[in-house]
Amino acid sequence: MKNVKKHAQDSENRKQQDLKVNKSDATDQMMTTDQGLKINDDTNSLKAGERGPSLLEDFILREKITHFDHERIPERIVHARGSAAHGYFQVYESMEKYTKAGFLQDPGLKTPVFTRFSTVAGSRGSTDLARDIRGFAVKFYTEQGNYDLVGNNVPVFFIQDAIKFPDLIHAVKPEPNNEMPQAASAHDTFWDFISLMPETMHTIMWVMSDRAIPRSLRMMEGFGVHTFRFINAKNESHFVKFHWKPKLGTHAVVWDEAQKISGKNSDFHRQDLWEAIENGNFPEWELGVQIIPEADEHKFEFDLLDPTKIVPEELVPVTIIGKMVLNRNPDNFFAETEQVAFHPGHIVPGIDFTNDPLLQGRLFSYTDTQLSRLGSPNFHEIPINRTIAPMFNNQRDGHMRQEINVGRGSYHPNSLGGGCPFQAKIDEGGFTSFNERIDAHKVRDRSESFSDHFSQATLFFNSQTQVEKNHIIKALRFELGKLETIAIKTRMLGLLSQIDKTLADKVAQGLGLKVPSSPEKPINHGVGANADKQKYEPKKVTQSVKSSDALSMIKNKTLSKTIATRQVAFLCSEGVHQASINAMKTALEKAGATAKVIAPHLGTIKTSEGNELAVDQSFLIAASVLFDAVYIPGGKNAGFLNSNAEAIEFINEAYKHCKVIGADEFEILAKTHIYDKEDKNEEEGIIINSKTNDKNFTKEFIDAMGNHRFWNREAEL
Ligand code: HDD
Repeated sequence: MKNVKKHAQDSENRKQQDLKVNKSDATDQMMTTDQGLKINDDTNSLKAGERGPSLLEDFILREKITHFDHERIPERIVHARGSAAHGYFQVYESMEKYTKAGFLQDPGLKTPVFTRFSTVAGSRGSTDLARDIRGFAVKFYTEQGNYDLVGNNVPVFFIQDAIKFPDLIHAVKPEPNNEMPQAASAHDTFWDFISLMPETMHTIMWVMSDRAIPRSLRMMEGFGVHTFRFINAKNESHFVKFHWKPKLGTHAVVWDEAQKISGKNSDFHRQDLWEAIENGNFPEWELGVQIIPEADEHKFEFDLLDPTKIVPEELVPVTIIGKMVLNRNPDNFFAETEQVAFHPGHIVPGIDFTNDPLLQGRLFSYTDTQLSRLGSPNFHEIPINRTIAPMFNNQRDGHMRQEINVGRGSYHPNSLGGGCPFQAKIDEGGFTSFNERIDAHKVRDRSESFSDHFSQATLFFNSQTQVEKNHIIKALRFELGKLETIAIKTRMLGLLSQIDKTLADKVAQGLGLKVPSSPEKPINHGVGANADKQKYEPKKVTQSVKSSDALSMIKNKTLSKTIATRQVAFLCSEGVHQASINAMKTALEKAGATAKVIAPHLGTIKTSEGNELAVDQSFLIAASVLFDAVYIPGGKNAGFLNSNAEAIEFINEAYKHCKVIGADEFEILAKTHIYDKEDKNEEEGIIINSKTNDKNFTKEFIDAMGNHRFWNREAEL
């Protein structure tokens, strides 16, 4: 056991050392040029006389400006905006029965990871809260080589074949004539494409749900999306679907909040992840797998190779096999988060691909994109991309080669180098592909088993609570409502009516349109030799699972009641009652939440007890959308808060977004919507101290926070 621990520690240390090469935070170093020449003056360029022109001879100036001119590299074509963290992965029990993957054998082994979260469509400088899928990419630095699980926070994808990926991305990116809109799908080209591609319908349901506007990167699920294979030492294969389940539960904001957060703090998610790790609140996910025996490949009413389908948890439960903890922020955004290169083709012995045509296309795309993004086939030598496994091969040279290969041999077989590097036998860890039998005609075609585009979209919609259904309807009203082309809206209504009639009717109502009585037939995209077969006409296959709680964020069993790391705004002004603040703050901190004092100005304010209270944020900076709950302590500040438009807006907005509001006295809320309501005093999620007995107040407030939102405040659609 001692050895196992040492081994785990070694592998973590090795990666840390690797990444610390050239750390530039030294405190005792002199400034030099890139050639190591000590610089005497970095403030004035070399000139002919004090007021004279700068001289071309000034190599210090030229080197500095030339380097600056080349600081930017092309941003990722998709997933450009991201943030990442270091951590480790640990398996709970050996998975030897299913896979020989080294990092899944030994519960004592901590495998270092680097995990990058991203939005898909927006540019590097766009906002975190766009309605979008989130990338969830994990690089495991295993002893057998790097393994990348490059997934998303949604378990399905828009398209079935990678050949349509450039079209999908062209459609969703800002329109080419005017570069608008940024980081948004609510525009004509996106919905034009979607409305002509019925296979996108299942993913569209997820993207229109609140999953596409997470509360935090720490509070979203992750999925490998494709079906992969586990291969054990006996070379037996099982199909596998990967799931990441967040320890804090899966939570979202509402769309109105998301849009406002984008203005108030476009780095909301990045900052939240960064601060959580800095404060020692290390985010944690459990890795779950759905394992399907090879023999069951054809037993489902959908095709396991189709990336627009899930395997309902009711059919194959998710087994939790390990955990990932993110415990260290990057030292340098560019060197690590920007230069990290993920690739679904980075696998290790024990894991293999299936013939999912989307996955197959990805296997080519990722190396290719790194070549143009990072500029060299040597991108694997960048510290964040280096493997901790020993690496030898005959690849040589190229732009920015770091390694100085010694010796004459750079070919295999050789005798001059003693035959080194040697090929590894399988029992020495040599990789071999799963020996799948393939006997087929060469065709440009798609299996008929891929032609059901609606039934799992219906399953998703049916699995939601009424509140979640309403949010999907409102999201579609918003997105389609922004389109200029009526024909696209109508085509979309036709598709929605094949998912659920009420859904289509409700969206149509918001758009002021009618659902077409017979939906437009999709263009036959599968042209060529099969055009005459009309194979692509979508059909709906009855699903054995009618509703799945795992698909609803509200019903989901992983929805956690914890309020750990949640942020509570304390609205205060001169004369606020300090004892109330102290009591609530202590109770919240005990539950792991954070209290922030918001007041008319920064610095300090005087409490009713005569003390100085430190202010965290002024009303100018803070906003309800940046917090999970609001508390208004009593004292002499009621008068001020009742006459301050910003404080009133703060409370009204918290109410509108169904958040918990606590106040020492009901009168403090006199100028808010809450006070005007007929059933005042009785509303859920409005906790008034004077009505509870003193002891229960903080407990009731914290219990209410555990419910997160009080959806009954939302109007019926
Ligand atoms: Fe992709 C990046 C996830 C389909 C081509 N993809 C990228 C990232 C994630 C995903 C998380 C960001 C990695 C990072 O943080 O650096 N992509 C997916 C998932 C897909 C998917 C879950 C479907 C199941 N992707 C997909 C297809 C193609 C690509 C079908 C092309 C055929 N993806 C890319 C890319 C990117 C990328 C262009 C851009 C930057 C990069 O690779 O490194 O190659």
